[in-house]
Amino acid sequence: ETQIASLLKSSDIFPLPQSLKLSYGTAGFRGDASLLDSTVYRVGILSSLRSLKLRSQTIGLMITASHNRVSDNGIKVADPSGGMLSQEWEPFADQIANASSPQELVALIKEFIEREEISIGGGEEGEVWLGRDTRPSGESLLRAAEIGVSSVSGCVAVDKGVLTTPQLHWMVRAKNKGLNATEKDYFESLSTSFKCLIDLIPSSGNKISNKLVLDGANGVGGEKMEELLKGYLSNLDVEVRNTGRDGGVLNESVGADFVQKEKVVPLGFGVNDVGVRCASFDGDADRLVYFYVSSNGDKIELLDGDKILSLFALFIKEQLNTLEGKLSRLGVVQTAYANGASTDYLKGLGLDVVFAKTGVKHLHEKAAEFDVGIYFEANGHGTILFSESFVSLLVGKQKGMSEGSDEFNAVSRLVAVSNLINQAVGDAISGLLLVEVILQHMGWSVQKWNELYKDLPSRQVKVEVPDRTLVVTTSEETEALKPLGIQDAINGEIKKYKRGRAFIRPSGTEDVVRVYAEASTQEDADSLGDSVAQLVK
Ligand code: 16G
Ligand code: ZN
Repeated sequence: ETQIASLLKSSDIFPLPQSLKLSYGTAGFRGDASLLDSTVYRVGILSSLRSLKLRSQTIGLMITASHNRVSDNGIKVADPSGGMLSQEWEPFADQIANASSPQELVALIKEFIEREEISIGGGEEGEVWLGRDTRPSGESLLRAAEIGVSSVSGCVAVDKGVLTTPQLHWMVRAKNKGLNATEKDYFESLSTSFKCLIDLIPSSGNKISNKLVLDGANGVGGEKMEELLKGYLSNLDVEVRNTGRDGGVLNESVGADFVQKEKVVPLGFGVNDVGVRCASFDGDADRLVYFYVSSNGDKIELLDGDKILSLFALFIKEQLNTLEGKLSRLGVVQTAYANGASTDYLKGLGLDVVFAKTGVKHLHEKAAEFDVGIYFEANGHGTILFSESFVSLLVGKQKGMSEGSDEFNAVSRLVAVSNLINQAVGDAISGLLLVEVILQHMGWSVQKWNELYKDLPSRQVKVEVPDRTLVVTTSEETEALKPLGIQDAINGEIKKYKRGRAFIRPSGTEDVVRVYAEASTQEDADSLGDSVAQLVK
């Protein structure tokens, strides 16, 4: 009862703005920052309940709106594994976020606590770690989240300050595994395994230029990258631009989302960078793409998530092939957005390629079914998952191998990759380090890497519709089941083009239906995209 009274009191401070309809969606609640106080407060409560439910394990709460505009913000929850909040709790998140009065909110919480058999107030404890990106609204929203967390009795909020989204996920994962879990531990883990991989590069290989220029999207990623370079990896030659210190605006004509969608140079890059290896982070540094500026200085050659995935897959496969006997199942996970040429390439390597619905949580789940599962969205979000049993098998086997042998080195590389890559969630910083070391290992320039395969021309269109939920797709989003008959019409269009492929899906983050089209020429891809968009309208 005292618990209820305290909830009623605190929820009174954060009334729900009128006419706001919130949905947890693909990656948490997002919207105009000025409207989100009540939402983050309520998600704070949810996180405490989640911690109590999961026997006091630590939950993460990240305040960010990723690649969206600076005036937006958002909030998402990290489960104890460091992964996304269990989808089973999303409906509850939607319900409480939309509760129109403190009384309704409290009633929903009471009912949920009973259904989930969560006990409160009998000495149970809960802990929630909070992080935020560099958005100016972050600090006050974090305060609202803290109040939500601590309004559940026995629960404490720990403010971890400004972090990249993947850093917070990493820290939560480490904490619940009983490992050291500070930001310093994160930097040390990444830099130690990176150096280990560098030391394992065969000396006979081709040497490539170390130089990399990074577009930090004027967000938290550039700042953290500089910290890593300064404190831990001083001999890595990375120049960070768009750090946010030089007056640039977060995500505005900069960053991975911009570069990948618009396929043009971000602000701060141009004719002086022609041919140089460049990379872009998004606003909270969970997405990474590479590019280089082509000869006229305004166009880029983009190396997207699919190309990063291909590079990782090639390297991992090479190491696994060096081991005697087949010890593991290696698989890759893509979405319908993966360029068809990348899928052909990966299949050509003999890899098991599976498809998942858009959104990291869906890819992550499928990748976890393999001993080594690599997933990437074309937009640059992805990582590599190693099963614990496979890593212990490797470590065990290595004891019987002669030090310095090819097999020994391959095992050492795999173990180092499992420590370098953020296994909680896609991480632009750890992904960048892995790309850099693989390129050095292969002796490849960014141009050479780009030649793995040539992307098919593609086009994306978004269509505003009164109700996007009328579009229902198969689980892999490659075909539309509803509206009835639309898929036949789309197929009719696809047939007209060489290497034609197209699909439609309702966005999980915006009120639109998205169209993707691909064909052997840009003209054809554009025309296919437009005619499919007409069918949606
Ligand atoms: C979110 C997802 C991203 C996905 C995008 C699709 C996470 C962390 N982020 O940003 O993976 O590609 O939504 O947006 O899951 P859409 O549904 O509007 O096309
Ligand atoms: Zn992001």
